[in-house]
Amino acid sequence: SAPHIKARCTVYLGSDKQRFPVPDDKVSWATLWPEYSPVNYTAPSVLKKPAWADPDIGSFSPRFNSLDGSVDRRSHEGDYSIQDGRPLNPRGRTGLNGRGLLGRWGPNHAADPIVTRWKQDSTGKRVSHAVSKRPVLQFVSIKRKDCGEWAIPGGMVDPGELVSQTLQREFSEEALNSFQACPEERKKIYERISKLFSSPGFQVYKGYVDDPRNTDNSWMETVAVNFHDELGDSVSELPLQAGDDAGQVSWCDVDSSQPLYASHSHFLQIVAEERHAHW
Ligand code: RP5
Ligand code: MG
Ligand code: MG
Repeated sequence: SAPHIKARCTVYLGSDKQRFPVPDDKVSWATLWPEYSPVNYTAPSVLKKPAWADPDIGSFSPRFNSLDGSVDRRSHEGDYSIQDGRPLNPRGRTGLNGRGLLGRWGPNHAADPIVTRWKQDSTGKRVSHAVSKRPVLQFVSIKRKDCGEWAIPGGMVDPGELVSQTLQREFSEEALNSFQACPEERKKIYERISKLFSSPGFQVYKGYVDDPRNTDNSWMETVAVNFHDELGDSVSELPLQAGDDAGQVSWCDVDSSQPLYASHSHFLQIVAEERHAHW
């Protein structure tokens, strides 16, 4: 796999901490590098001990590489190593240790719902791309409040939660604003989307995410699943409304030139190829 890039971005998200610069040829832990001196940072929001975060190492020794009560500390990438009581990022150095903005030591599990439809013109005809001649897919995208980047409306898997539940819940919260809806509205949203989300979907990706929040000891992993509205008559009709950590929500064309958060562009490329769509 290619060396992570966003996990080495200079300024750490939401802080003024600068990562120790890690060149491509020094990313791997297998490369000896005695001069390596990463910056230590765990965000104040994590040190405050919210329910979603682990305590600091020392006072606490979790069962790494196992299902630890209801917290899944196993990695989709296989067993990870532990050094001085801390898990090591399976993709190598990031220039920063501690947990940064992430709550868990080791893998932080997320799920990414990729909801797609075919782009149509005003008469309902499918739109093909002028250059590739392939039909254009659209996906529901949100603009993240934390960094301003466009992204898939994904989120963290709660302890004990099934990935299938996280996919539907995060989509409802971030793209349909189910949080703010009154009970009747929420029920309507639930009924309209549970059909789409009860289909198996196409599993696009499962594993490490090159997320800007990753550190040497904490990192994002995800299961990305594509739910496709082939006829444009199910979820396409839903009124999108940004909620929770989303500032905006919109149907966006699936296209290689659209910059997206973390490794999300890579996931959309897989969807486009699978559906023989423009990329
Ligand atoms: C990314 O962070 C995942 O791919 C997922 O989209 C997201 C989950 O984190 P939050 O949206 O909950 O911050 O690595
Ligand atoms: Mg969320
Ligand atoms: Mg989210």
